[in-house]
Amino acid sequence: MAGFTSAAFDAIKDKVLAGERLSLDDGLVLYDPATPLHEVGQLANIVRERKNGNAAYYNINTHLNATNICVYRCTFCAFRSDLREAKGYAMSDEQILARGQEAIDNGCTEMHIVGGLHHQRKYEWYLHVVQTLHNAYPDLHLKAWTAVEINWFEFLTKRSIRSILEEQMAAGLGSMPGGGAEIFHPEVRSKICEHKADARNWFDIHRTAHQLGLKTNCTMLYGHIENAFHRIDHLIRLRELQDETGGFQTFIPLAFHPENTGLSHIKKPSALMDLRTIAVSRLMLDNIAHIKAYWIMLGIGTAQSALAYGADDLDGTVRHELIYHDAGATTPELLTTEQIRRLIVEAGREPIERDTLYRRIERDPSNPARWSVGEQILAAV
Ligand code: V47
Ligand code: SF4
Repeated sequence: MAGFTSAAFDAIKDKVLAGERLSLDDGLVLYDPATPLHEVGQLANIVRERKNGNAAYYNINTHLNATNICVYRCTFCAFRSDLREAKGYAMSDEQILARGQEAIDNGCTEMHIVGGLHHQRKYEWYLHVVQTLHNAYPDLHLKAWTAVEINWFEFLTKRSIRSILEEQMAAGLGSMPGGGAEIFHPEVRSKICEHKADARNWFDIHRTAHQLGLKTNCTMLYGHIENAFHRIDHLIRLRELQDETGGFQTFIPLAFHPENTGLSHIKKPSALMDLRTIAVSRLMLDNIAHIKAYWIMLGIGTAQSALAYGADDLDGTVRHELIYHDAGATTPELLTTEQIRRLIVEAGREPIERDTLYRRIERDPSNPARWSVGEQILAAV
């Protein structure tokens, strides 16, 4: 396996400065603990500033997990519940609509909707969630369903990805989040989420979404049983689809949180590993505009530092996050706009509020819950 030598690192530096693409071996050198983290970070910061200048983006958003009941049992998941467990729930229309109203009252531009694959709910219920929210709150962007959920809808309906996505878009789906990617390599995937959508399913769904004009995000769950090779392989697979379609907006590395999971014996990744993963992602994914430091999962201090290690986005102010808090995250429930902006300014960056599709958001100073969409933000990719 390729490892650190100063000659190997100098060659990577030359490639990055010349805007050339890094190889699998380059990625392995960058992940080698002997390669000084601050140098990897500095290099990633050059790319970050080339693409996004001094900007650091955020949005005002909320989450909706309409059910936590799930037919699968991914070993890393603390959120899921069985049908008969006390913690299991499925929200009513009234509860879902109340979340929409709360989002509007708080000036949210986005609702991030994902959840379990309920044993007894039909596809029509999931469609109805999107339809109900979109009809009641048409300005709220619905970023909904991971590829794993779309794959489940294929199983339930025996219909094509395309026809499901077209129907969801007609109902109000605005974009798709990047979850469910975990680690694509079968050596790992078969051990942590054996039965759910595999890499081919995940990519077919995102490819089809991009062909239909739907923007999506992508993720990688790291810090469990995978190694550096599996991570770099994962990033290269994402880079290849992006070459083909250009439909990914943001990459979000997701640090494993072990509490209450089937992998609770594993220690959660250190802040140094988090920063290295942000930096390596920025360097490998030369064709993806944004790298998100999801503060809920990283913790606030690491997320701020990540803005100098390749990240240019902090996700949002967030409300009602469950997936990480069920797995032991100790971050606050939400941040106010003032707090998230202050974090960014403190890190020496310029805070810019965006919507889900990376357009500037203008707020009415006399009533900040009112907003309008401004110009498209263009990263230099
Ligand atoms: O797919 C589940 C991960 C994902 C754990 O697209 C865990 O903007 C760590 O995808 N420890 C869902 N990770 C979250 C997600 C996401 C988050 C923020 C923004 C966006 C976006 C997407 O969370 C799952 C899985 O990979 N996950 N359990 C855990 N214990
Ligand atoms: Fe179900 Fe998603 Fe949890 Fe896997 S990660 S058990 S699919 S809720």
